[in-house]
Amino acid sequence: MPDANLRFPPGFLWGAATAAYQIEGAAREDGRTPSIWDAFSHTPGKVLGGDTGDVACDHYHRWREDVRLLADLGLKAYRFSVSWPRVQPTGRGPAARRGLDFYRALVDELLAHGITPMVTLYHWDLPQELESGLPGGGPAGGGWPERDTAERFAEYAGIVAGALGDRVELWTTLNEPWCSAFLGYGSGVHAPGRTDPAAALRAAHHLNLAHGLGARALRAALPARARIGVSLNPSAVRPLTSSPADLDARRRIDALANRVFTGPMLRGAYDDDLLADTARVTDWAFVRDGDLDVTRQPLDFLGINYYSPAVVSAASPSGAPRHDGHGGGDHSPWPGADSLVSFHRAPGELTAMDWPVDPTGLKDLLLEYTAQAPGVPLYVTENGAAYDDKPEGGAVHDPDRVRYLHGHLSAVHAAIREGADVRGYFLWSLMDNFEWAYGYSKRFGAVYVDYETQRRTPKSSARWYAKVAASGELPRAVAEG
Ligand code: IFM
Repeated sequence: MPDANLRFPPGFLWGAATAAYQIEGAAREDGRTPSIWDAFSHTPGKVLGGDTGDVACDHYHRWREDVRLLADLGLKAYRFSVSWPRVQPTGRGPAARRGLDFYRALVDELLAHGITPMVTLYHWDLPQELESGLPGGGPAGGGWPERDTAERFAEYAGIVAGALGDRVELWTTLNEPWCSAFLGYGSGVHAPGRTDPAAALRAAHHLNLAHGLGARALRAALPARARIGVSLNPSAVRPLTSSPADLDARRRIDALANRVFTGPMLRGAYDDDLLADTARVTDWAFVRDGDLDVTRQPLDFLGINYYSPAVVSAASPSGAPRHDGHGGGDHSPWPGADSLVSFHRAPGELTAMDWPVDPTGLKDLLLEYTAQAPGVPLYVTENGAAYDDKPEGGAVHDPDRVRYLHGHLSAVHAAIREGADVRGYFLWSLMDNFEWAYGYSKRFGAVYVDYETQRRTPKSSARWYAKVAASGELPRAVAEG
């Protein structure tokens, strides 16, 4: 008789994730300087409703309560990011003690509750001065399209490693560099809001370089037990049909969404088809001798962030609308492919982001990355969904999210059964927070946040997830806790 529940391997890490700009607030406290997201969100028209991260979930002041939430839910791991401008204001030079003290105290509190911290060094909040430069003849800035930013990142990585290295074992360098490069500098729907396809490709390379230099800096500063990885958001790209033209569209998007990072990071090369597809945008002369040895650092794990698959075809003559889930806008985040590829809505129910629910994409990616990076353990470093949650009588009932999580955890289990070495799962997100260009309009949390009062209320999905985490077993059928 088949087991009633799906059992996860012993030691599987059950966690939840957040990011600094999305939850911390305290934007001008204790020496923190603005990041590109402060500048962007304060620019009229860039973020829905004019929302900013100035206060967010006020986590900078409520972190003890938030750690207690994690502990009450029985979660064993917490992935958070460090705010670069909080610990190294302006992105160069000396560290800010008070910023580092905040993260030290947070980590100590997590450890005191038996919660394993996973630190992400960069979740999109580049110090603004590294983008805009210093007025009056100081360093020029230029952001990720410039090589200096990668070098500054390595310095910053060393600072954080020096402060937290004695107590944190799990580290990721970058979160979703695709978004930083292609939404930040291509479509411009993310900070810093530039719309220059060549700059987006330069940014991608310098993010790859930053990952390599940062991983080296971590390795040099951390004890041998440290585990260093990176969190990518690979696209599960599917062709609309099996026609050669649609397969070619799939190849193009796979190159721009996935291989532009996995090539340099895992294989030490940019694939020839990527270079050829983008040749009219850039000659890639910014890739210097030796860079691709730096980008390919030994990885102790790979973080996979997954939400939804993408379906592509050769561009239809009518120029089909773009359903790539990346916020529309007049500019494409796909340099060299914009006029050649159409994006279609994948089948499936939609979340509040209009992202189709399809857990098979997660299973496919976990198996694909197992094949691409043999012997490298995987973590699902983000997965979750936004729904229009509303409190009723003091409770928040979110059965859609339970179904979403159930489907995706089943997919993780299936991938493990088929040979993927998945070591843990971090639900995105612990709590509702600032969802970038959508401001506070989209709620991804397992915990509801009332932004007026900052009151936190665990949703029914949080209780459901807590039970799964406590038992290490997923019921075969969804039943809400
Ligand atoms: O909120 C984001 C997160 O910051 C990065 N990954 C995707 C999430 C949902 O859009």
